[in-house]
Amino acid sequence: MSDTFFGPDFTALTEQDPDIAALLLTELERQRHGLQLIASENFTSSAVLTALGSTLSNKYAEGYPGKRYYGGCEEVDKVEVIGIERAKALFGAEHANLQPHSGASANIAVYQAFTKPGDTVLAMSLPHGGHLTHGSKVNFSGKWFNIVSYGVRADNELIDYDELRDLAIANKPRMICTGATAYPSLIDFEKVRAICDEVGAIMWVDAAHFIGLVAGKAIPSPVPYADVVSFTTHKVLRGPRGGMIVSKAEHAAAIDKAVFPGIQGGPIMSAVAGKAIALKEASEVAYQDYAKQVILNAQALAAGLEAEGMRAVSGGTQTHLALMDIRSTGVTGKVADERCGLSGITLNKNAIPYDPETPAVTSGIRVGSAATTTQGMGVNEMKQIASLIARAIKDGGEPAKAAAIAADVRALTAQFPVYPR
Ligand code: DSN
Repeated sequence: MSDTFFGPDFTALTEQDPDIAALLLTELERQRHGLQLIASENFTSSAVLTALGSTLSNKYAEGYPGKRYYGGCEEVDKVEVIGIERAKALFGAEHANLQPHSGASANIAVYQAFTKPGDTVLAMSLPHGGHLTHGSKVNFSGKWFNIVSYGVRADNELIDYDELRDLAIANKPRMICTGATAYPSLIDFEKVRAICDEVGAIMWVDAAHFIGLVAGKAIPSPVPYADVVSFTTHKVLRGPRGGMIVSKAEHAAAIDKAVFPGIQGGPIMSAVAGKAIALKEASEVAYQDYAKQVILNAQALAAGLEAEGMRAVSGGTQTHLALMDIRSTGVTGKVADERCGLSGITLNKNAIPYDPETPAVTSGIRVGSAATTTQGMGVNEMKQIASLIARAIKDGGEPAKAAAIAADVRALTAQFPVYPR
């Protein structure tokens, strides 16, 4: 049992722990031979994976470069400084913090930096595409803060900035959050800034989904407008799993204190190194081409699914993801997700705005183009993928038909090998 991708130490792992070694291999095969359409996933580079598996994982480094609570931080200090400088340069930001363990951690740090429990925060509702940390009742944000939610208009499924302004004036929030996990359109940051200024609110952009498109200069940046921008590093940005925050210089101390010691102990320095590598990769011209292609591919995929009779929420996509209303197929999001899974297509069921189904069932699916674009696929392949998804939704409940679709998926992905041997 071996795979050259894992390098020479994989032989040792195979001998020491064959159970886990076997699962690493079967997961690699799943990623290689299936279609990965989860909008928040990507294939990170071998360079980033190398950093994640490095001895930096052993190092405790509570604090910040030059101000640590442990000895032996000379080398990791240099890694973190390089990462911070790369983040500031790539995003044109005055301050960057690479330590949040995840997007949720980054968001908790934002609350910690700017608010106190009980404060009013205006954020996008989860059923309309927001995120758990934007005030869901089952999340700390909804339990500890007075969250006022805004959503999208029923007629066009776009953010209603008039409603947002009215809610801001009526509720005088301490902070306004924009950003979402299932919103296919661009956000008008200038309008949000004006509303924040009018009511004296902190402008927080949760850019987790689209920051990679910003890094690739494919869509406008929130950084010039926002007080603080939080994001994950593993979506379109194609780095390691983790979080990051950039902000205006005036908020630097509050952000840093909020991350450590506010909500975290030692940073995961192997992940910080991976983030630094991903930032370098994202500053290259080839990455800008990638980011533009991600959008073209998402648009082609949405158009292909519309040609199959599904409806693109918000009238289509301007980003890396499409949210499809699939009620015309007669199948729920849950069933579509399951049937696609059996057919070698990984995507997720997703609520559509004003969804009549429960969040566990849903009327929609969310598809993203970040991973398939990394594989080198283009608009022609997106048309094929749309057809495969439509076949899977219709027939994927029958094992023989699902196996036939999975074989076609395998034939397609074989032309675009992931982590080639
Ligand atoms: N899980 C992420 C997503 O899929 O959008 C959000 O946290």
